[in-house]
Formats: sequence, C-alpha cells, structure tokens
Amino acid sequence: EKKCILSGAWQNELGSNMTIFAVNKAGQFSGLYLTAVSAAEKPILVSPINGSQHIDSLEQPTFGFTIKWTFSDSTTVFVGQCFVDDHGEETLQTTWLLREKAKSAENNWNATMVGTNIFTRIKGQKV
Ligand code: B9F
Repeated sequence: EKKCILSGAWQNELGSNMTIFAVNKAGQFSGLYLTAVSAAEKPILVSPINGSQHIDSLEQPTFGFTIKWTFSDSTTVFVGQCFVDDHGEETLQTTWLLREKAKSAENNWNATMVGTNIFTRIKGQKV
C-alpha cells in the first residue's frame, strides 16, 4: 500500500489551503496555512504551521499541528490521520480546536470551538 507523508499541498472542504514542507526523521514538520474563512473584519493572512506525524507506521499515520494565526490572537490545533484508499488517493481526516482570546477567566467557558475538516492533496503542485 501507498505511504502517506504529509509533505505537499492540501485543500479542505472549506477551500482552505495548506502547504507542508519536508517532514524530518523525527516526524516534525512546518508549513503555511491560508484559511478560506475567518469571521473577522481583518484581512486573512498566511499563517505558520508546526506539527509532527508518526513515522514508524508510514501507511496511515496520525499527526497533529498548531496554527498560530498571524491576523488574530487566536490559535488552532488539528489532530488527524492520513488515509489512503485503494486508488492511492490520500485524505486527511481531522478534528480541530480553535481558541480565541478571552477577555478574562470569566469568559473562558465559550472561548474554544471544535470542528472537523477533510483535506485532499492538490495535484501537480510540488513543494
Ligand atoms: O476566524 C478565526 C479568527 C479568530 C479570531 C477572529 C477570527 C481565525 C481563522 C480560523 C480558521 C478556522 C477554519 N478554517 C479552516 O480551514 S481554523 C478551523 C477551520 N478550518 C471569530 C472569533 C473566533 C473565530 C472567529 Fe475569530
């Protein structure tokens, strides 16, 4: 079966794009994220990704990464797994937590959002 290495260009069902650079021997990687959605007045900017994947089982590895948004004081973390189907098509099945900055501890209770995203590889785009 095909191996799944996270390096490359990916798009999710919202139209957000991410590029993940080379994964090192320890499974660590960095990248860039351009979200298609924001719900903020400020313009969207490219934001940095830092994460790691399991490399001991390259076939359908689990991974996690953090995005520190450059245009807001929020942070998103993603966890997921790369699945490869019979045709060699890869999908990243992910769950995310988005933390916005709460004004005070009293406002902590509703400061975290959760959701899911599915990413597919953007073909013909070398990194
Ligand atoms: O919209 C977020 C934001 C934080 C504070 C003002 C705006 C930043 C971008 C988050 C993008 C999310 C989605 N994009 C994607 O590809 S990350 C998970 C989703 N997957 C207003 C207050 C808090 C959120 C919106 Fe804001």
